[in-house]
Amino acid sequence: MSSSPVSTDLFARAQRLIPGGVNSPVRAFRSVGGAPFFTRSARGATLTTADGRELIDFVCTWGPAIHGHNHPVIKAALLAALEHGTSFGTPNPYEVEMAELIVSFFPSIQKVRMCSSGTEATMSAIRLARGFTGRDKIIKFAGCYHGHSDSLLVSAGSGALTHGHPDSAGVPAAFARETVVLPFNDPAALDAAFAANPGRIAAVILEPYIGNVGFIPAAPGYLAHLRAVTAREGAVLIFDEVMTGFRLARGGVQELENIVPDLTCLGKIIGGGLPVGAFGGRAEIMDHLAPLGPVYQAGTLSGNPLALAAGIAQLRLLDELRPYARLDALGRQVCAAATAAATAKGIPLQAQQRGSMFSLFFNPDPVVDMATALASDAKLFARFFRACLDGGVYLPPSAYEAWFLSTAHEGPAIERACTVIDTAIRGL
Ligand code: KE4
Repeated sequence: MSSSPVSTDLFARAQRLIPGGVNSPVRAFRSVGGAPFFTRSARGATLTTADGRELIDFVCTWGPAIHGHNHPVIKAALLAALEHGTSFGTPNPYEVEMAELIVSFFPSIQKVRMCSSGTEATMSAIRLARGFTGRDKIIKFAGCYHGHSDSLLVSAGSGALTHGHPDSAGVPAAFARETVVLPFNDPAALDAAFAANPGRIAAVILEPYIGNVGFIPAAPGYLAHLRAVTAREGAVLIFDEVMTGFRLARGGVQELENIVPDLTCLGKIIGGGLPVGAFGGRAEIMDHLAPLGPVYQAGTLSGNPLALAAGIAQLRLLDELRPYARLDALGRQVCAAATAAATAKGIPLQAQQRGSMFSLFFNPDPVVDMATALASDAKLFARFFRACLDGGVYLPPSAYEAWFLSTAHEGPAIERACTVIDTAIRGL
């Protein structure tokens, strides 16, 4: 008898009606084995499964839950907004407050447009950069995942990489040809790409610290080089901070590295757990968007009052708590525990961490790009994942994802998790 009969039954029913039984591929546990559990509820650092098991969560719904799940302040804001309805299809006051908050967190953003997902944000930013420059080609980096729009599902990370399809079927070759893919952290490759495409590169888009091939920070000086080259070549520099925004610092990686991109894509945290994306940057570029300019972009639920009420509450709580040193200490604590266990066991491990984002690679060498990430032992990671899950700790179900922490992980949760991780590694 399955130890999780309710999830087992739900998954069997789901598979009959939903491709793979999931509404997003990475949830399917395909690379770590076994069947996914279903979650009934979540609070703080904990998920409660449909079978009543409590799990310490290091996925945090893939980033949004920076204050933990179901935070009372966010819940109260949502309930208050709900009193007035769910969607109006007209401008609403929350949109103005959210825009004012975003530009206060990100000085590089002079104007911002709300949408409903990170995919929409990056897809729209690419179209805007192409419309602004009149150029077609874009540069992205192997392993970066920017959502599932056609131009960006080329050598993509996250679920695409996890399931071995970094170049998705269904993307016309003509689209893929306009996307130049380079290795991350390789200035010479960037210089060569611009030399080979003079005056033809509309934009360079990247996760400034990659989360979607596992966690890989930019090498020192790399982002400054990117900024200098794109400025010189007239290409729009787009920071995809859907994961890193508000999480690694109040103003994301661009604050940590003191870089001013032309456009920034945001998501996850700004929705407080509800569907929100956003993109913004130089007014000179943003004013090319309809209804002012010729680049069309739209969305029925863009600026949705419920989603923005939750996101505003989340951002205000971030400003009140300024939890970044605490989150960094928690990330260091987990990585130190894993590293000590791996050293004792004699297993090569790279623990790569900044603040509340990190990954454990079973790899003797530092992971600096997709090629070195792929040299990690994904099978060993799968065994590690299952040992942690058996111990009551839920990791991202892929060797190619970043782990996330929240302020709710402080105290008993982090202590318990470190014990489970230590035991799991020593048992490999
Ligand atoms: P969404 O369309 O999933 O809201 O955002 C796409 C996206 C864009 N940019 C970055 C840097 C992202 O990490 C994402 C989405 N992240 C994945 C996790 N690796 C979402 C999880 C999933 O696909 O189910």
